[in-house]
Amino acid sequence: MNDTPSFSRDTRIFVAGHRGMVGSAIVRRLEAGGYRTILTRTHRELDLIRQDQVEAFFAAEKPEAVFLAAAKVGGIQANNTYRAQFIYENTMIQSNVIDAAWRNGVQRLVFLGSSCIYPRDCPQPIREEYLLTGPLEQTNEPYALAKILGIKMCENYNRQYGTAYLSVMPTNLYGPNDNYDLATSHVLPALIRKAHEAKLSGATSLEVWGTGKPLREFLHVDDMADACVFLMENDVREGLFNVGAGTDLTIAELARLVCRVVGLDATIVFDSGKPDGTPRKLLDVSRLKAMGWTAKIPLEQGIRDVYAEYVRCCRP
Ligand code: GFB
Repeated sequence: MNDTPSFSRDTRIFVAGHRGMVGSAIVRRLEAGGYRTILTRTHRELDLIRQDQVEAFFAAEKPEAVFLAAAKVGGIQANNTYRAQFIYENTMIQSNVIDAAWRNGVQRLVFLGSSCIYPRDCPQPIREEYLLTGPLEQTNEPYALAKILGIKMCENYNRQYGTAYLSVMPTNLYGPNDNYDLATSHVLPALIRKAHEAKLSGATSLEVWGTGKPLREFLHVDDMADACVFLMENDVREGLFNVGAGTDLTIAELARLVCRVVGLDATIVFDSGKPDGTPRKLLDVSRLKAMGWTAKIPLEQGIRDVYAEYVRCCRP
């Protein structure tokens, strides 16, 4: 491998998963930063689960840097329902891309993981070194195991082949291009949709899954994309980096915040038949902070922006 991986405005950059919430944010951030060659492929054009297609793409296009944001993602119910698909599809996507990147001389790669990789009951806030120190949360264990494999692949390709592949672990993300399907989405888009529909229908209650007691941290996806590019621009060659806002709130507090933003006056009704999942997963972001990066978009403002976009382009 070249000794000094470069990342400049002329680097040929492949963003895997460019239509997803994270991938599209990374493309926006790269375009805003003047990066001139951003390679993308739709799922129809390139099935990342098929190793032969991935190898053919890398051999033909020769990217020099990769943001691996393609994944099968979803909220607690999706993770707990499609367990086999979450472990298989994520394992295949990331293994194919990381291996083909190395085989084709890709210098730099950023692998997107998730905060659910950490033990269910580890000390809070969660530090990167807590990885693999305890049992995982059952509702998303398949997804978490796949993501842990991706982290370890980057680490061991770096050790054996001299690549410069690093992993970023985002907290719960929200933002443009989020998934609003109530069965498979994460909590924030689900509450935005449910509150909006309750407001339109004149409903006087809002259903919230679980007890409302779990705590979650939320980061706007534009901050996430900025952190990914920040690490590449600062020539960070390896390692695991938590990316978060540094504060969390209970699901009940989030529901009240969403009602305030949407303008819904309703009673919150908790469905304790639905799982709470991990009690808390606040990330310790001091490693990235020490390098000079912090999140910029406050949660309430971020939700207001996302709700405005939701009403403008997704719903009446
Ligand atoms: O965002 P969420 O689906 O995923 O759920 P996780 C967060 C919390 O919100 C859980 C509650 O306690 C849910 O029970 N919640 C309340 C709801 N109402 C709703 C609702 O209408 N929809 C949803 N979805 N949740 C995910 C992992 O865990 O975190 C993924 O499963 C990924 O793999 C992601 O790691 C970042 O935060 O519990």
